[in-house]
Amino acid sequence: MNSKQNPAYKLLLPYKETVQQIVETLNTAKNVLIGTHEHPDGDALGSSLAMLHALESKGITATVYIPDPAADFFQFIPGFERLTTVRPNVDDFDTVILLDYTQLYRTHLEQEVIGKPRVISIDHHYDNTKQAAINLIVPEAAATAHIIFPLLFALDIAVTANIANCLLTGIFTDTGSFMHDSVTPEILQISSYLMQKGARLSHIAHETYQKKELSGLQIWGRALSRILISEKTGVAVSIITKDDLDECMATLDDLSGVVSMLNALPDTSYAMLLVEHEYGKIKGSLRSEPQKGVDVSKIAKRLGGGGHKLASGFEISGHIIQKNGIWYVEPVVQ
Ligand SMILES: [Mn+2]
Repeated sequence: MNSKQNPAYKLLLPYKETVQQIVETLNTAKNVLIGTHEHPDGDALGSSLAMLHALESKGITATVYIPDPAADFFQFIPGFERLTTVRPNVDDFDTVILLDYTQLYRTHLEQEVIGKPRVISIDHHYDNTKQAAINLIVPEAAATAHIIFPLLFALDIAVTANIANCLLTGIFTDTGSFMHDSVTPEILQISSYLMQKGARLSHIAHETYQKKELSGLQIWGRALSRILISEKTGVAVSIITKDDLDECMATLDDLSGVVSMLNALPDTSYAMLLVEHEYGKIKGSLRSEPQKGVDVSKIAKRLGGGGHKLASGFEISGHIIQKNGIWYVEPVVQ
């Protein structure tokens, strides 16, 4: 397949010059550091590991640094064992590629990469702060993996089965199993191409969504049993405390998907899940739907977070407590 037959060929046309800069940079790279965001999701991991396999196929040494450990259920992604949480010395690398991260602090490499040449950002979050030397920010893309796909053609890198499985994992998870608004005929064409190259869609679906541990089902039970719908704002909320997580022996990762389920409630305006995942640290996830007309990224931004119009998140300090049957978020007393 030449680059013009590539189903994602048009995606990068408006970014031709940036793509050219990336190609030139990577053609002279020898030792590359790949970074992504904390609590890495399927797109962060799939894009990073696809990039690792791609660079290695060109004889370039590559390392993938993730700020904190990836969820165990991602172990099926080819190259998972290559992920490292050991802080790298950025000066040891001639080039840095940062993927899917939105805001630089989420890579935990902010101080080291700002102002440095040969730092490449690739992201589909429209509010990416573009602080790298080269920024390929494509908000029209459904996933960062969706941007990497045509980029591989520009780099003249063949899509192997490993790369195909990594990229399809990114696309599959970031499109909510091909159910979000971002799924276009082109996304399905790319996915079909990736399957022809050896990506196992049913395996990816099973490993990411269908497999649930007992701890996962129990923590889902708690979250679903506590749904509250505000009459005033129409928001559907649920909360999980640190004690809930400990008692169910569950982690934050076990809760992925819950907020989308809250969002399934008809006649609500958006959904919010609050989880005190460490004492004093609350992670909020927000979801909405196009017909609901709420831009949840604005709410997330007000709380110091960010994301997409229909899927955003934030992190605040506080404790989730219950008093007389009512839930409160209490500030952390210093
Ligand atoms: Mn993504």
